[in-house]
Order: sequence, then structure tokens, then C-alpha cells
Amino acid sequence: MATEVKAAVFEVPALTYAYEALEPYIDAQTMHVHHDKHHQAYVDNANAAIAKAPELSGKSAEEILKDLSKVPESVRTALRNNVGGHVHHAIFWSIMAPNAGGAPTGPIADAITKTFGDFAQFQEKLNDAGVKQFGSGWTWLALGPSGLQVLSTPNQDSPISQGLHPILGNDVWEHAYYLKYQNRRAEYLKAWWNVVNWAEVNKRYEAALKK
Ligand code: MN3
Repeated sequence: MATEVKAAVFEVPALTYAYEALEPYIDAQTMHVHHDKHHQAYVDNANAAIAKAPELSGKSAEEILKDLSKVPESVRTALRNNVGGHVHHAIFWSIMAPNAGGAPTGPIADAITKTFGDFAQFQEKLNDAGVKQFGSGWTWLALGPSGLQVLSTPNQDSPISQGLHPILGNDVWEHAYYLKYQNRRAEYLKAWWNVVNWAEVNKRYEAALKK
């Protein structure tokens, strides 16, 4: 009898806009490779790790990341990297949109002003954390017990594993920007604000406030 094929647990969400929709800030080729290849690899590797730890198959990605000490040691690193990679990229695609960017609106605008002084100071803080993240990682706006904070994480380590709710994040792995910006990470970080989908960021913020 053939080995039973386990259903995939995680799937790469389809983009809600065209690959070229974020031009000229993020080029279509980068979007193709990043979404179809990199994100797919995180999903495939996460599913392969889950298949080795069937007791986790009912858990959500967030539940797994929330307390990695509770997952089997044999798959812990694989899950940290690949479930993290999956969750982070799913957030990333959703908080970008064409004809977006500009100043934030809604409750997140007020919270940013209250926490960081104004939007420009917040942008500078997030960009700075992204530039200073040595090697690969992410720069984040997250909600924690003491309110909003900016942080960076290496590799695919998740703010969720620190008890935080990621509200907005930018990918500073070279695969996110190298084709268009090469070594100019700061230029990419600056351009990225033109594609931030504040409507979705507000949804994430309001959902996080209720958690
Ligand atoms: Mn990436």
C-alpha cells in the first residue's frame, strides 16, 4: 500500500494585485521570485516539518510561533525559520497595495503620532532598524503590552515569539530588493513607503488591540 500523502497545512496566499502593480517601487521580477519561489519554499519546508510532527497539524502558524519551546526539538529550527517565513510573507503581501502609501490614516495614524511624535519620526525609526539589521531579517512595527514599538528581527525570527503582534513589517533580506536596488537597502526602505496599504495596517492594528 502506498504511503498516505498528507495534505499541505500551509499555502502561499495569492497576491490580490498584479506582480507589476507595485512598480516602480518593487519590480515585477522581484515579486515573481519573492512570492512564487521564496515564499513557496518556506511553505514547502514548513509543511515538511509539520509532517514529521503530526501532533502540530491542528495548530495555526501563530500558535506554533507563540511558544516554540512547546514544539518538538527535532523540528523546532525548521519551524522557527519556515513557519516564521510563511507568516511574515503573508503579512508582507497583504500590507502592500498599488496606489497606496502616503501618510497613514485611521487609528494607526493617531497611535503612531502618540507613540513616535509624528509619521516622519516613525518612518525614520523603522528604516533605521532595517538598515542596522545585520544580514537578513525584518524591520517591524508591533503591538505589545506597553503599546506600539519598532524592532528588527534576524532571519525569520518572529515578533510573535516575543509575545508581540506584528502590525507592519518590511523584509530586508536581499531577495526582497537586490534585483532593483542591489546593495542600496536604505533606498529600498525609503521607496517602500509608497506601497504601504494603510487600510490593511489599520485592520491588523484593530485586531491586535482585541487580542
Ligand atoms: Mn522575503
